[in-house]
Amino acid sequence: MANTFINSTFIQSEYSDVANAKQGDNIRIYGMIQNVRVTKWGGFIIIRKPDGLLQTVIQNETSSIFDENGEKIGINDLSRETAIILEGQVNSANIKDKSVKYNTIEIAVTKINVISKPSTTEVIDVNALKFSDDESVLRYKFDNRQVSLRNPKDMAIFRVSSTIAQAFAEYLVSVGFTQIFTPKIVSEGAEGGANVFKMDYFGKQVYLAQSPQFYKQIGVGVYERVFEIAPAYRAEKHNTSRHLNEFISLDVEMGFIKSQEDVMELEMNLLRHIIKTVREKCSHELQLFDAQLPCLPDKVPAFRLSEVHDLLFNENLTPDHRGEDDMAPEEERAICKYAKENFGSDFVFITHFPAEHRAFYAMNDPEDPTLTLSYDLLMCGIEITSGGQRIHKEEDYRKKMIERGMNPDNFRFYLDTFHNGMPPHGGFAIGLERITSFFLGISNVKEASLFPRDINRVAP
Ligand code: AMO
Repeated sequence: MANTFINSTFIQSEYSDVANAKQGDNIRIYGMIQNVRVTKWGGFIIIRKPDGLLQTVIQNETSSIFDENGEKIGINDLSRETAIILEGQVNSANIKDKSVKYNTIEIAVTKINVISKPSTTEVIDVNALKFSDDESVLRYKFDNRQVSLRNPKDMAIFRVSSTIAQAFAEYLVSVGFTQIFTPKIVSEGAEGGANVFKMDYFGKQVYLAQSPQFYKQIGVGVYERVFEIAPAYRAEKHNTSRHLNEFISLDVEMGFIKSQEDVMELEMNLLRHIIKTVREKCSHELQLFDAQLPCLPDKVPAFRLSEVHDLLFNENLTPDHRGEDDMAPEEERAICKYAKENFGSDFVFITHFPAEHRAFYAMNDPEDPTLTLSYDLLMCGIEITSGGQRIHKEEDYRKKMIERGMNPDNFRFYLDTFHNGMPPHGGFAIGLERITSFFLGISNVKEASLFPRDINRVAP
């Protein structure tokens, strides 16, 4: 007969927390071997734990090692990527190797039991993987992503993105937001443009969601303040260092705003909390990348798009882009440099983009309806956020859709939301891979995607 109740003591008694280990403690550790270094008297075994690497020391005379069958073996018989249980005593240490997280302790091993070995003796040496923009280096890493993620720097990247996502949720929940989960198979793209993936859905054409835009606005009608952390899909045909075909979008939408500045203010407070949390929780990860977190002063500069074109041209910082309906990449870099030099800010807002260049849901500026109450937030020369105030009246949506040649009937459920009443509202979305890579000074956003999707890659 099957067991009636589960019988696990793993979490309660077997999982020992290295983070709380003190000198002199006897400790038992489960972990994978990251590296083995053999010496005359024994050697060092580096263990991979959830939060980083730990050094352990083998003394041939006092440490016993047993294989899966309980046979005694030597340190020479241990290889990388072997799962072990290790027992020993915590000693103080001063470890110089930056990749080792626990640099003030090491474990003097009394016993190791091998639990499971890899099926090859030639496992990929993840410790040797380089960080480089070189295409062939990236290809090798991404082709072997399932294993290359075990590299200490790659592990660090995703601890940082996890911390960013947690801090994002934590802050928003603390100010009354509800987390929602919205569909990614949708009947219409929310952002317009051609970069939408089509797919067959039982004979009907549907799309992968470019963003949760419609659904987060619907969420405002229900909960007033909502957020989502979820994948978004863009059929970007170009292979650049800042675009992915699937990225994680940190989305926010809030009701009862008075202007888009309320949304911008919320985003600044949110980013302050995120930066503070990453500084507190990820010092090891930041050190591994020699990374400096961005400066976010109390007052972040904000320029209208037309002002930026004028300013950069008049100051001789870029060629003439006046009259253009978006920022040129060289302008994005130049205005960020200008904001840093003049306002001590690594962030800069650009507002009032022309209506015809923004998604249809952006509210037009009542003072100049050719412009929208929408913004981009730039950091380190690249956009990390778009946001703004949205239209909240059904008739304004219908008018704008018809002007743009869109068929309102295709957006019935969305329009029905406004038909049934909505408060003034606005929101924004931050690309998780972009913000993570900027925090760590990584130049290719794909490195901050666990399993990147680009025009050439859908596996692993
Ligand atoms: P937008 O299209 O500007 O706005 O996207 C918001 C943010 O998502 C990130 N991002 C990307 N990251 C990697 N690869 C891509 N292909 C990619 N595309 C976008 C960027 C960008 O700033 N609905 C609006 C947001 C809103 O107004 O609330 C939207 O999706 O960091």
